[in-house]
Amino acid sequence: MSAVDKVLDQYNSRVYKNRKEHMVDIGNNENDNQIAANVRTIPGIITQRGCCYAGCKGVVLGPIKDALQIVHGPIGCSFYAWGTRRHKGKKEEGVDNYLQYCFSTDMQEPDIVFGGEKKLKQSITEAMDLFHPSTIFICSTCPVGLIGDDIHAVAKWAENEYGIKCIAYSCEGYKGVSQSAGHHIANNQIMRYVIGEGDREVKNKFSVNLLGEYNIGGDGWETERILKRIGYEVVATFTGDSSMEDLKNAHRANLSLVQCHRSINYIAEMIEEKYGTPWMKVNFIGVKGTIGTLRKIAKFFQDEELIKRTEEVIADELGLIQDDMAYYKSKLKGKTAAIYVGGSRAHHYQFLLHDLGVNTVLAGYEFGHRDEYEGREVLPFVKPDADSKNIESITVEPDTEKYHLYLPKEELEKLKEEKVIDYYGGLVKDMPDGTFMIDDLNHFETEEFLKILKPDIFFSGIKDKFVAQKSGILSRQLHSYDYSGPYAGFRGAVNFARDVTMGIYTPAWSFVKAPWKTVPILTGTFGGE
Ligand code: CFN
Ligand code: HCA
Repeated sequence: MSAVDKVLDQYNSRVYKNRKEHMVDIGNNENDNQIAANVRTIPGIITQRGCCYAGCKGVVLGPIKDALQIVHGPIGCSFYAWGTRRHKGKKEEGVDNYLQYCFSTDMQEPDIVFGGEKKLKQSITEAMDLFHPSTIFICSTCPVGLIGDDIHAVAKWAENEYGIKCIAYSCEGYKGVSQSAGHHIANNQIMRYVIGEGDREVKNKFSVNLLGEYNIGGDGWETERILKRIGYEVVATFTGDSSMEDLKNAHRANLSLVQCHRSINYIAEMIEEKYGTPWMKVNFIGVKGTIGTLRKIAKFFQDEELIKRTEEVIADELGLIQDDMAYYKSKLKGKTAAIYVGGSRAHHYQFLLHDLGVNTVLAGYEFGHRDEYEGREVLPFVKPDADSKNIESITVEPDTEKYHLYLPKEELEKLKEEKVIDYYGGLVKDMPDGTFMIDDLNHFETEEFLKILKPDIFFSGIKDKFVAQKSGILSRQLHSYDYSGPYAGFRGAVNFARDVTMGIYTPAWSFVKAPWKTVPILTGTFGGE
């Protein structure tokens, strides 16, 4: 009986039928490895997913340091989000920095009954008096949508009253099925009201945007360090350690690099459509991933000097980390991992684990869409037709020899007909037969799969971390990096390898007894007796 069947067998028939579609025993199923994703969680199941507000305010907007972000809703929505995501930002001369703050309208029952617009206006006035920001964002949480406060009208009022930029985001938590809807809402407003407003001069023809990089634990800084060393100009990072001015100028870059496709593909595509700036998928997680990515970017610009400089930097960076990486690999080779996080990281971190000889036995996303699991159709490299106005963009994975391309529509259609087609992305293509791909893995399933598969490490979030650790399995958080990082790029790979090695080799695990070894699960008592 496969692990999937063992877990599913414990469900009633309705839940069984639903969850079966979200579980793939790779290479051993009748469904050609297809998976159901981006659909509603069954009410009552303890999902690890977050909400639309988390995806909009927490993920995409949160790292913008000089926008004062007011959460319009009950205080709990803000408190939980306060400082937990570790998107780092540096103080910049002349740029406000509100990252350490948490602004909320603290909605109470009377506001729900009589409407909360008045209180929102008061909060804006208070924020203006105390901080004098040049930009305010308003983000709604669930009750606001239910009672119908018009936050967009309030934003207009604030713009007229104070001469600032004020953008409202109707990102009530209940919208959509996960954080994913919130990413989309944030992307749309940023495109509509921010990108394109800047006229900052771009000095370098190798100018790029770094999209889908939120600088968790300093990842964006390490990525930018490498890019700048080679000679690129990073115009805007979305949105790690970013300012409004950076984002306003994003349209001036020559290429957009997309690290996390899930949360930002909308902006990448909209910038391309509106300004003709092409984009390519990249991955700065893992040493091989980073090298493949750097080579691909250099090739895109088709400049001999840049290609040469890229190879020099790669050789130098490798020289600095290879002894450490070899040592950690000798300690980790042959270990197994399970990874369950929100989106793209469950895929990207498999590259870094492979660098260290660690195989992933189970992986999944809280809110990935089917293209993250199954990959997307793309065309192989064709020399770009730079003069063509009628462009079509195609993206690729860093480790393949396929390139972003843009070419006339008719040309594209012809290639499609000839079936010169390939795939990019897709968790499934990087996981061998006999491993497991699980969508929206819930609390119960986490415990069950860990019991059956016994991985050496479970990469998770805060909610599921301690479930694993209490049963004697190391867990590292792949969202927040447990106060560590950066994990991206060359130096980040060493940090990651060190943290995982320390975690696995600590003697602590031999002192932990899994509860199911001593107490029958359903008859365990609370309070210790
Ligand atoms: S930083 Fe990103 S990499 S943005 Fe996304 S899909 Fe979340 S907050 Mo948590 S760690 Fe996670 Fe990804 Fe992109 Fe982070 S895997 S769940 S919404 N995510
Ligand atoms: C979110 C943010 C989160 C939560 C992490 C976790 C993050 O989706 O609300 O559950 O540990 O990375 O901070 O994904």
